[in-house]
Amino acid sequence: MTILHCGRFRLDLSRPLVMGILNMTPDSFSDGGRHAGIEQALQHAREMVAEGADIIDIGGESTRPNAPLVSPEQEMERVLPLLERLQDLGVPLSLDTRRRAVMAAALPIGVDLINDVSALEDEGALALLAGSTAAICLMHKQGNPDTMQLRPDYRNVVDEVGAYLARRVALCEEGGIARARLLIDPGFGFGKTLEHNLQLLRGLPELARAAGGIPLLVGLSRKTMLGAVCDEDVPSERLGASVAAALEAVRRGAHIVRVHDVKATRQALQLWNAVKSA
Ligand code: HH2
Repeated sequence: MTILHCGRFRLDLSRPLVMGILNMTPDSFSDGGRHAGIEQALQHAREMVAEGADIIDIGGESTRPNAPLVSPEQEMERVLPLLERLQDLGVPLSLDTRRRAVMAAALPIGVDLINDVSALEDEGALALLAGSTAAICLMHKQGNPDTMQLRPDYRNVVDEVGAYLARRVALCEEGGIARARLLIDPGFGFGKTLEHNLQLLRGLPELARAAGGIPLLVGLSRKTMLGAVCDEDVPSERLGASVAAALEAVRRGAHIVRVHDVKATRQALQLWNAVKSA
């Protein structure tokens, strides 16, 4: 049985978990602006928990390709008041940030998981997290959001992403962060072409082996790659592909799926689980 040590919580990863996305950004690619007001955000968080979200992931910076830069102060203004108000939500609170300063301000309020698309590359982030009990999701990306989709380039994307994540895991362990607190994520759409993304999805089992069996989190929900496969420009119209992608990821070993559509994903995973244990 794999147990994730996640701040105030211990998460049993023997069944796949759903992480619901709560964006506090006016410009996120799929639902930007919809939950920007704090009252709407609180309501949306509670709705997602009622629909079966096991974790809520709060983000104050959009990392979609070409997203404008947000200052750490702006990011804090967006996420800290929400974190304070969500302390009694009953499920782990994840913070989607790549900045040490934002992590440092949020940890004392109460964050159970740091979801970092930069895999703790910001200076001092690793040492800061070593002194906390939060779980950490280490994600791979090639380049930075403003330029990452210009010319993604790999010799073998599965090998390279696996090697990078294995290095980040080793650095975390050397820095005093226990394996039981770590998750890895290939970072779908972060400096990857459609072909790279599809190869990574197919190669998830290999990736998990390369990173020493650290549990996998994946984020495919509503992403551009799904739009490309289905010829659908509107992100919120990609529900079918998003659910199928989550299921495909779980079938290939993902432990946690990061999604916008909690209820539909939960239902698909419940069915998968029922068939598996029949
Ligand atoms: N994707 C986005 C943001 N954070 N975190 C992890 N661990 N994995 C992902 O694939 C991932 C992530 C996408 O960025 P954003 O533009 O913020 O859109 P949204 O939050 O609506 O998915």
